[in-house]
Amino acid sequence: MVSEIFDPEKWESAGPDFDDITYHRAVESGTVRIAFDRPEVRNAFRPKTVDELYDALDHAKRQTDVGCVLLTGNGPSPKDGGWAFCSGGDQTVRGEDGYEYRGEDGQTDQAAEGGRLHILEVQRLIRHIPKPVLCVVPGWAVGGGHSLHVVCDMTIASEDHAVFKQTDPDVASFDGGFGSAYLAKQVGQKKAREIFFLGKDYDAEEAADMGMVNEAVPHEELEDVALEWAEEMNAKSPTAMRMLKYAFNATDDGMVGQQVFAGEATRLAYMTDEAQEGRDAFVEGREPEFDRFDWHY
Ligand code: S0N
Repeated sequence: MVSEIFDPEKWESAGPDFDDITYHRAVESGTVRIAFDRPEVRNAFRPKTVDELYDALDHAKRQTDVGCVLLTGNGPSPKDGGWAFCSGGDQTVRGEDGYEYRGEDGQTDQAAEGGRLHILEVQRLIRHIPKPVLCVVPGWAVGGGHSLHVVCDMTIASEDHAVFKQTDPDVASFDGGFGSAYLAKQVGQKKAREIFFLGKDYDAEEAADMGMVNEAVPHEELEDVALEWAEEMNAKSPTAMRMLKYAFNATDDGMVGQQVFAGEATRLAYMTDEAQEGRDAFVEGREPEFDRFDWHY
């Protein structure tokens, strides 16, 4: 079973097989669903999980017929029936050497060697993937899992089981990037500090009221609503959607935001006759005839 609220008739394998996540594509649709699949530990991520998540997102990015990406967590836990999107970094494999993670046998996990906080690479990929990423929260979104929801373009959450909570200061592993600073842009400085400094639980309605969740949805309808929203977005202009995503990101992403947005502008400009004249002139060894083109106003 993938998840109790997952309808297998609506989905097929999206390609690569993974151990710690599942990766599906909606039948005859451009929507993909990437899900944490460690429900027995509230979908905590270990280095292998992070690598798989990155690979699945990168695969989705490269599929030109894929639009919206759903990021969610499978469940419930076979142990106690608890639901989770993600409870952050797996604390049982966190090594003694700071950011180095060790596997159950005590050996350094190859995937995390060098002390990389590679969940941050996943955050950046979510941020820069030229498609909307909708976070679908069926239960706990905690620690690094909370940060992942923050960085997604939109979030919908189970009104019955979703709980948002920041425990980073409890386990001395803190997200000083998007997870905190971007959260403050969403909910305001005072509320963001409350979330981190007090570590309170917030349900989906409260999270929606404070602006970090788009909609609280009945649990049984969560996956259907996610798919509906995804299909809605897939029907839009792909170019408009990616330009809008990068425009929304730009002011908060500084020079990188400008670079990403500008890269798209250059890509669009390459498609004009004007850009092709520049290329042709160079290839043909002549001066470009840009006087053929208007200075638009
Ligand atoms: C999620 C919580 C609140 C759920 O409580 P609940 O429902 O009472 O369930 P439990 O009985 O506590 O849990 C069920 C089983 O799941 C295991 N488990 C839960 N979470 C984790 C986890 N994160 N790691 C390992 N195991 C986990 C429980 O142990 C239990 O197992 P059994 O059944 O065997 O007893 C509650 O579980 C909770 O508070 N969990 C811990 C949440 C937490 O502190 N997460 C880490 C927070 N920090 C980060 O995520 C790091 C941030 C990050 O990723 C990052 C960001 C920027 C830069 C670097 C990093 C980085 O990678 O470090």
